[in-house]
Formats: sequence, structure tokens, C-alpha cells
Amino acid sequence: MKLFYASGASSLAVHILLEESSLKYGLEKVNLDTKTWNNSDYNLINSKSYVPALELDNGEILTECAVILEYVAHKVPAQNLIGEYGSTTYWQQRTWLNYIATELHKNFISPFRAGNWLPNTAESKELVYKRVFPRLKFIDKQLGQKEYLVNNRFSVSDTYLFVMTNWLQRLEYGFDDLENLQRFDTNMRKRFAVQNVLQQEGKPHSLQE
Ligand SMILES: N[C@@H](CCC(=O)N[C@@H](CS)C(=O)NCC(=O)O)C(=O)O
Repeated sequence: MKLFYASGASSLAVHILLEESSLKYGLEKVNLDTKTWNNSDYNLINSKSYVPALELDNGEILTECAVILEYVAHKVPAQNLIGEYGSTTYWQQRTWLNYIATELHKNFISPFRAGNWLPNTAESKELVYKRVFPRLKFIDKQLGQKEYLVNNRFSVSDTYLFVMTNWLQRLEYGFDDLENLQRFDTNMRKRFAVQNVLQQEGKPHSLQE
């Protein structure tokens, strides 16, 4: 499998999950400004023109972060990253993945990026905050004193949530009133896989020259 990613983008969730899964995978860095990878046209890989995309061993391309996460998690059933299809745990995971994808990820898209739904202004930053913060607050409450989202053990949904808490800091919103999420973020950063992946990806794509 090969992951097409941009540093610090939503592809980070898939990168972390792949690293945690111990599956064999390769990486291809995408330049989102030029939509190229390795001097080739990225739109030929994913005509939706965004990351993540996962190339499977048979050459097929999988897109949509939550779907790729679910695919990877099912590849290693023994690790119980998503639960057995149809189980209560599985539906809880699906609910979180969908919630993060639809209520957080797209609302959280950085106004720094040209072509995103808001121009890069202070007002935009405030608008993003107003949309995103109540949803983060909901998650903070659901998390309570737990360390992880589902069954209090590390799973697929935590990787996606971590991208959101990472963006919270990158966009300089901070963790005011979100103590549980702050603790979640700190705990995630203690995991070896998360540390490896953050080091490997380096500076976020929107902050690169
Ligand atoms: N619906 C897609 C959205 C993916 C997405 O928005 N990716 C962003 C990075 S987080 C991207 O590549 N945007 C294109 C760009 O910034 O040029 C998914 O869930 O995977």
C-alpha cells in the first residue's frame, strides 16, 4: 500500500494508523500547491485533487479519509482498531468517523489555503472557531475522563480526532475550556507511532516555504 499525503493534513490520521498497524506501507509526499508528487500530476492519482489517497496493492486508489481509515483498520482485525462489522463498537466507530469527517474536518479547513471556503482573514478565523468549537466541546464532554474515544482503548477514531487537536494548535486556537481534549492530545503525543510520524512528516504543508 502507498499513502499519498501532505505534512500535517488529514492524511496524518491514516499515516498514524498505518504506523500503529505494523502493516507494510510506502509514502508519497504531495505538493498541494502545485498538485504534484515526484514531478507527476497528482490529479491523475486522485482527480478530487486532495489528500489522503491510498494506493492498494492491486493498484486501485482509495480516497476519503474516514473510508481509508476504516479500510486500514479492517486489515488488522486482531488489533481491534474498529471492532467487528455490525458490533456495537463498530457502529460507535462509524459514528465518530462520520462525525469528525462531516462536522469537524471540513469546517476546520484552514482559511490559509487558497480555494478553501473562506478567505484568509481574522474574521474567517473567528467564523471557523464559532463552527468548530461547539463540536469540539461536545467531544470533550463525551471523552470525559477517558483516555480514548471508544471503549477507552486506542482505535481508528483517535487518529482522526488527533488531527483535529493538532490543527487546533496549529491554527492557534488553544485548548481553553477543552481540558479533556487537551489531555487526549498529550496522551496521543506519547505514543511512539505518533512521535515517529510527526517527526517523519515535519513542518505542516501550509507552513512550508
Ligand atoms: N472529503 C475529503 C477531504 C480531504 C481534504 O479536504 N484534504 C485537504 C487536506 S486536509 C486537501 O488535500 N485539500 C486540498 C488543498 O489544500 O489543496 C476527505 O475526507 O478525505
